[in-house]
Amino acid sequence: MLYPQTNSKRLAIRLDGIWQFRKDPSDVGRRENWASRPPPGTIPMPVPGAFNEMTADASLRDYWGVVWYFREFEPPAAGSCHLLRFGAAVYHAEIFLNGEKIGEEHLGKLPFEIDVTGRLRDGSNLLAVRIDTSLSWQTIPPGTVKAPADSWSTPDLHGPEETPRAEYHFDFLNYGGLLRSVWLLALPETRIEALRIETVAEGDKPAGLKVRASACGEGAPAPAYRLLAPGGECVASGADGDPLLPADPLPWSPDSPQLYTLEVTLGESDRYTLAVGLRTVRVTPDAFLLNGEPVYFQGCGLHEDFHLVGQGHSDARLVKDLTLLKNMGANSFRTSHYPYDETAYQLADRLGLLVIDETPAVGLNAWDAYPVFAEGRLDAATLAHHCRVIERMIARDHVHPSVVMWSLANEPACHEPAAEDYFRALFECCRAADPQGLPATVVQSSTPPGPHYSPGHHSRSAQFCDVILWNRYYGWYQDCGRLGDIAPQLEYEARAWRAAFPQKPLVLAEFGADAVAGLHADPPVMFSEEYQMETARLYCEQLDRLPFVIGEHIWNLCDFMTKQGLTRVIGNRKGIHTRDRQPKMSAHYLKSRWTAGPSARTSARE
Ligand code: GCB
Repeated sequence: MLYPQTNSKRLAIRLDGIWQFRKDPSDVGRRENWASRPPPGTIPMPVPGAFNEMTADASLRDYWGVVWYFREFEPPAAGSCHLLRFGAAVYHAEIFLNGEKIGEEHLGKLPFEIDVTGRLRDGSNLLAVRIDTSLSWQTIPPGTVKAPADSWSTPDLHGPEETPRAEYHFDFLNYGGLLRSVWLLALPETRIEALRIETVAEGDKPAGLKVRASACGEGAPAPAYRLLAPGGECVASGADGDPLLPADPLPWSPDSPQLYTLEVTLGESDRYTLAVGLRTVRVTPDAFLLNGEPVYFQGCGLHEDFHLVGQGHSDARLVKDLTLLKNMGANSFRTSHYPYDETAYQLADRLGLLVIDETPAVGLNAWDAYPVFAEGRLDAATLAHHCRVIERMIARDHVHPSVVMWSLANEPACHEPAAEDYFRALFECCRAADPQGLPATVVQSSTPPGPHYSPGHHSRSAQFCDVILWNRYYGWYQDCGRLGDIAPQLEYEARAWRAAFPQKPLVLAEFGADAVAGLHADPPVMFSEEYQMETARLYCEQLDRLPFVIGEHIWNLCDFMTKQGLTRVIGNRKGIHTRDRQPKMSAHYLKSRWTAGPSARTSARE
């Protein structure tokens, strides 16, 4: 599937704007045929955007169940084929056109298309989308509803419940709705449907690309490819699978994000262009090599999260976040904890930021309350869906030079015995799907083997990872308030990972502490800006002493919204910026560290 584009052969129309919306807690909408005529009582709802923060209704903010979106549109005269494209309908979407069901999908934060050729009326068409935001053990991410007996401290004494008590083990609000753009595409019948791009290398240096387009339509002509330099000059051309080798290839890197334009044509029928970059990736026991040069990952975990729109896409929020990263001297981020809107990768390509691209597999963990990798929970059906999600993410994102590693899950309970086969299968699926052969990982919260760790908690997925990424919160969830315990514990654990997997470099993918902006304390105490900054400093300085650690991603670039809980002060405050994107003290510290360049780290290692 391609990102929408308007050119001489294609027309991409956003159906964004203010739609009509209604909650359907009793799930009567299908029976009452809302798809043919929106029911009374709809409210305006922006698309893209999550519905949760749009009103002052607590039952809508915490909603878990069915909602409906409606809008009318008129099709354009152009194009012989028409498709509807949904950037992210979270979670399970059923699509109706003029009252008739035309498709359904449960890909959550990945796009899907529905061919509506020949089904559009001249004049006005009614598009209705029924979305179920509830999760199960077979969704990625998973979630469940708490049984009443587990939900209430006194089951007989409770008020009216407007929405079921959802249980999910991930740390962001389960935002729902049409989170990304909805498009109407007018396309030629004979057209390019997908692109598969491989890097051609000479040793560790990128030399060019090999591209294969899949096409649809009868008698589709063979695709032809041209690689255009920034000035528009053609520097290489060829047919399917031919290496496109510019005479003097300019590699893409964070310091020099050189992009070319790839132009694909199908005779006179279709044309598609895409910004591409040339880079190679290779992992050694001590380094992550980009174009043969070692990279130290410095940056943050992120969330697509902002006031009002929640996890709905906002260009303004995206530009602000990636610009903040660049200005701080960061070179990378992880798409924690789901694939982001495609514009995030396009902008990372342009600005020069490395991306660790993560699937939506977060919350595969009940923190030992019960085993999760078990029949009826995370089982063969979940695995099949997880594999499909990986394939769709890789097909979508491998074309971006910024994407350099796949993260198949965040903090799964991969110490459970049944997790081993599950993750073996996931890695096989990832490697089979990836034309770029990029390194793959699972972000660990399970431990390495070591006498200080309970044998039941040793990771069974780390063996399959190319790079060990792990999350740890010494001084926060462990040994609260004890800054002095950070360095020895971090060093011990990093060395334990290294001893168990001497061939695999390490990245600390999360560390940090909550700070409520404006709270100060000297000496530092938890939740103060000083405590957060000290935490960051102690981690970074310890990492500098561990040469096999090749990266640090602090959690998180910004504060973000979560479900309510004892440890959440209107959301998670581990942002080094507020949710408004204003810096806390630790942002200044990290900016001075990251802009100082690698010299500080190297001297600490000597
Ligand atoms: C983690 C999770 C992240 C949470 C963070 C926290 O390990 O990966 O999603 O937000 O901890 O602050 O608890």
